[in-house]
Amino acid sequence: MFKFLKRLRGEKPETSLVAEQFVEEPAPVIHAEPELIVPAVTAPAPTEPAVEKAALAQAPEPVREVVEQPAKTITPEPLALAEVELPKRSLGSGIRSLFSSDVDLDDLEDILIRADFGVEASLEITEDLKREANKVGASSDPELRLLLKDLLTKRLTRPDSALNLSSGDLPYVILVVGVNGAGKTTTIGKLSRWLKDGDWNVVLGAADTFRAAAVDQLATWAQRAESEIVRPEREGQDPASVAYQTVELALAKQADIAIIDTAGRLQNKKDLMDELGKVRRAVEKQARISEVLLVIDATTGQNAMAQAKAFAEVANVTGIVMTKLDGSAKGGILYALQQELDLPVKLVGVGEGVNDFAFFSPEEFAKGLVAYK
Ligand SMILES: Nc1nc2c(ncn2[C@@H]2O[C@H](COP(=O)(O)OP(=O)(O)OP(=O)(O)O)[C@@H](O)[C@H]2O)c(=O)[nH]1
Ligand SMILES: [Mg+2]
Repeated sequence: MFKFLKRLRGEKPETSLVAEQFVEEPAPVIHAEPELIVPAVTAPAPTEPAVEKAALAQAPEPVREVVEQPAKTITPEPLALAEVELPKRSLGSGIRSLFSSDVDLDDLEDILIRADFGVEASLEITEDLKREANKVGASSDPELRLLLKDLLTKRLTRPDSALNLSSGDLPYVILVVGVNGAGKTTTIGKLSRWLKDGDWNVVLGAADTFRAAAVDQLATWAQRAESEIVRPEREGQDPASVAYQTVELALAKQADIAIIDTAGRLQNKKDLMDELGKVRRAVEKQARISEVLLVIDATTGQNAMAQAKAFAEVANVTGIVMTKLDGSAKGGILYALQQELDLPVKLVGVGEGVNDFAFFSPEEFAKGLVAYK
């Protein structure tokens, strides 16, 4: 299970992990005559090392006796972080099996191609499976399913498939992008409820400002997730300013995470794609972006690849959310996207309900695809 770092609430910081950048520096002891003691040298804020340098530069030359009392310090409240696991979500039976009958090695390549694995990958996987089956003398249906499950798991596993919620650089900001109707708002809703269940403080930003209904939809999810939401002040407000205000509120509330919803856009509309850059820059004025999640509808088929390539290029995508795997017999597109774009799939959606999603687990996904029990 993935481990994440969030703010610690209701316990003493000594027992916690403390974010490195906020660790209080010991106050410098100034050796001087009492009247030469510099006024309270403050333990510096991490972002302002210049303050400390300036204070020390102005300090008189160290001389003579040791002062009895250490210099006074103003201790910044340390940012206490707790290492947490989040409630587990299982893919369950959300993934459609590739096979309606026994696994037949002669049909496998065609089946994989039809499931959108891509021609080259389908051939490679089939050849690998045949070789492995020969080597270990596997030929029965359960044996072949086990081998295929292991083979797919291995090919889908990568080190960066966990959401980036471990840097301790709070609030984590997640920007969610994608074409119209892909499942962005729904994914944000599911994710924020789940984070809330893990006692995370979440702020949502409705930077889809084109439609009042889009804002209302996110507001409904915010209610379910007991999370705060920043709404545009008027329809059509610059999405970048909503994004800015969202991060501002997250900082003010000491939230763990801010998730920003954006309007669906076609990847070939240059002005709309450029707008994502503006949203990014607005966020980065106050915080680092942890994730740019590209939401892709698994039922889109091969067009998903074109979408993903365009978004990855302009929006600095860090991970993929693949939705509607429940409605698709073409789960192979997930495999193809991960391989071709060299981007990790981080979350999957398997239904419209609040619980119908999971962290992407290569093994569970592979099990679903081959209907391995
Ligand atoms: N079956 C299924 N439906 C989903 C899933 N995720 C989202 N949906 C549905 O897909 C439709 C569109 O979802 P939204 O979350 O509104 O999509 P969006 O990307 O925010 O859409 P725009 O804001 O219009 O661009 C809704 O009816 C959702 O309930 C999923 O994993 N499985
Ligand atoms: Mg939406």
